Parts: sequence; structure tokens; C-alpha cells
Amino acid sequence: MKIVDAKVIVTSPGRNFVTLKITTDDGLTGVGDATLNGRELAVASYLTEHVCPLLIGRDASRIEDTWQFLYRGAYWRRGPVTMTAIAAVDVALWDIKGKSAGLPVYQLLGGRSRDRVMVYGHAQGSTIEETVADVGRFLARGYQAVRAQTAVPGVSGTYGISSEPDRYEPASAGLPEASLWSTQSYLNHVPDLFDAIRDTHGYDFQLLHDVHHRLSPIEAAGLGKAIEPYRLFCLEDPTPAEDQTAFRLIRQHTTTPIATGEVFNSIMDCQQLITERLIDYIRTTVVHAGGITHLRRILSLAELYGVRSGAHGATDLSPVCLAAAVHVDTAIPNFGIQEYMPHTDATNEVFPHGHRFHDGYLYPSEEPGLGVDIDEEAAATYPYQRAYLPVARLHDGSVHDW
Ligand code: CS2
Ligand code: MG
Repeated sequence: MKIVDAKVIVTSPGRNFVTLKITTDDGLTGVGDATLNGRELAVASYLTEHVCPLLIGRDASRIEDTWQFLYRGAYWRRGPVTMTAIAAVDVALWDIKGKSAGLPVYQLLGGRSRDRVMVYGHAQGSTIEETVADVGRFLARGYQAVRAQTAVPGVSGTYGISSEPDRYEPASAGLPEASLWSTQSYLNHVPDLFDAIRDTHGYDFQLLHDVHHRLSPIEAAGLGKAIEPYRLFCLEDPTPAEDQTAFRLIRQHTTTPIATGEVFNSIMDCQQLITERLIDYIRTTVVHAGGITHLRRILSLAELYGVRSGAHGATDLSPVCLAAAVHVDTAIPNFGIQEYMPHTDATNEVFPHGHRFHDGYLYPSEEPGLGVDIDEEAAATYPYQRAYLPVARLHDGSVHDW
């Protein structure tokens, strides 16, 4: 089963997606998500110029060897661009292996550890009252877990708040938008949100919140401590994630569970966080952490230390990534939760898929392989549009952390 073609497809059905499609000499195809939000063409070019030529003629069944070849065989290791490209190859090969075996990918990973995958939805609002009402909408639809974000007074364009229900678009076309950030306003405001949510909706569901890496370790420790009574499922990305020792300080002060890692691309980025038990949920994903092959290694290490998965699943992770994520979530023993922001109709048209959402849970496709494809004709009708995530600045004009 030799690889005869590897092509990169860039499409923008409302937002940019990069997809790798691999074809074998016996006519099987596999797809892998290669989308790196705001840096899409860097991965497309890494694949086209440097990786695809290496794939032609290789045995498509040698997934592990191909991973080792692309990672260890290259002098320059790690980094989001490289690891996203390797992930795309890896996931496409798992798709092909599933198709050649006639099995859905979760069966290749050991079969079901669970019947369904718990997800969290995104409640949001421009005021606390609006967000509380939005949480109610999610609960009424059967969600077991809801992430709640609210606009911070005096912080124009708070990230993650949009007028669209159920989702927000993380990037916008053109050059990066400037958004304002005030840690003081945020810390003064956000505990009132959890208080109002628990007061209105009680404690019989999982509540989550994302800080988007905006706090210092001691600020995060204080927030975690202050919101302990509201019993969050997890507080996500309290500090810039690459500073692993910062989490020691947070841990010393609070029992609020901590999730981080959506920006990580290697097991080296989270080795200390896991082995020192500094976090509770690891948010690494198939697309940004080296594919199914590498993500499984991270999750196996995490299992040993009682850390569970909590995979990133915003709309910039394509339905190809989500399909792969649901297979992994279904198979691993240490699943925690899966983020789920539904894609737009245009995106779903470009990526027909068999995974399904129902009553707060995702179910994997039962088709051989990943159970997702790319409709190349539809994809061609949505040309790439340069887009960026916003950049946060403080009141004095200086750039702040993401
Ligand atoms: C967020 C995302 O979903 C999340 O948890 O942090 O909006 C994230 O900022 C984007 O996916 C980045 O591309
Ligand atoms: Mg996040």
C-alpha cells in the first residue's frame, strides 16, 4: 500500500482550514487536519515544500515509522508548524488504515472505553444576566457541561463573546484586531458570574471557564481560591501555558481543578505539568500535538498521573480534527471532557462527516476510517482569506499575554 499522492487543500468556508489528503496505489484516501489558526499558509507550505515529497512511495501502513521519520529524522523538532504538519500526515494514515481494515479508527485504538463522549458547550453574554440565561439554554438542550464567558465591563471586545449563539469565531479577516484587557476589571467581575450561575441553575452540571492565559501565577492562584465555592469542573489556561513551573504556585493555593495545553505541540511541553500533577486536564489536540500517534503518548503519560483529557475543540479545529478527536475520546481510559463548538453549515458542507452530536454527547462515526471527508469541489468555492486572532493591549497601550 504505497502513497502515490499527497495534496494540501486550503479552503475558507467562513474561516480558513488546511487539509492534507493522501492517496494510495490501491485507491484509498485519507484526510488530516493541518489548520493552525492565523498561520495557515505556513503549515500548507511546510507540507507542500518539505513533507509531501517525502511521502510519495512510502508504505502507508507504517504509521509509527512515518511519524518517527518526520519527527526524529528532521533536525528541527517540535513547534506548532512542524507538529501540525506531522499531525496531518499521521491522521490521514490512521484514516487509511481504518479504511483498509474496514474498521472505525476507535476500534484500531483498542475499541470503546465509553458509549458516548461528554462535551461542553459555550455559553456567553455581554452581561452576567445574559450569560446566566445562555447557560440555561444549553442545559435545556441536554448539555451536561457548559463553559461560561461574559464581557468584562470596560474591556471592549472581550475575547470569546459574540452575538452568534453557540459559537464565536476566534479569528477575523484582515490584520489583527486590537482588544483591550484589564486584569483588575476581570478579577473584580468574574466571580460574580459563577455566583449568579450557581444561584440560578444549581450545582447539578459541570461548569467551566477559560482565562485565555491572561493572569500571573499569583493572580490565578487568588482567582482559583476565590471561586472554590462554585466547584468548577476546571479553570482553563489561567497563565501563559509554556511556563510550567508557574502551575506549582497555583497548585499551592487552590483546589480549583486546572486545565491547560491547547497551545502545546509536544509531550515535552507538558511533561512536568503531568508528572508533578500540577494540572487535572490536558487540552492537547490531535491537530496541534503531532496527530493520534503523539497525542496517545501524552495521554498515556497523563493516565499514569491521574490527569484526564480535555481536548480543545474550537471552530478553528476542522471537522477532520473533531472526527479524530471523538475516536480518541471514545477509546482512551482517561477521558475527561471534549470541547465542542459546532461548525457552520458551510464548513459542514465542505467536510461531510459521520460523527454526531446528541443531547450533550458526541458519538463517533461507525464508517471505516475517521468517517470524514473533504468535498473538494465545495472547498474550491471558498478561497483563502488572511485572518488573525486579536492582540490584547492594556490601558497603557502595552501588549498583554494571550
Ligand atoms: C479557546 C479558543 O476554545 C478555546 O478554549 O481558547 O478560542 C482558542 O483561543 C482558539 O481556538 C485559538 O485558535
Ligand atoms: Mg481555551
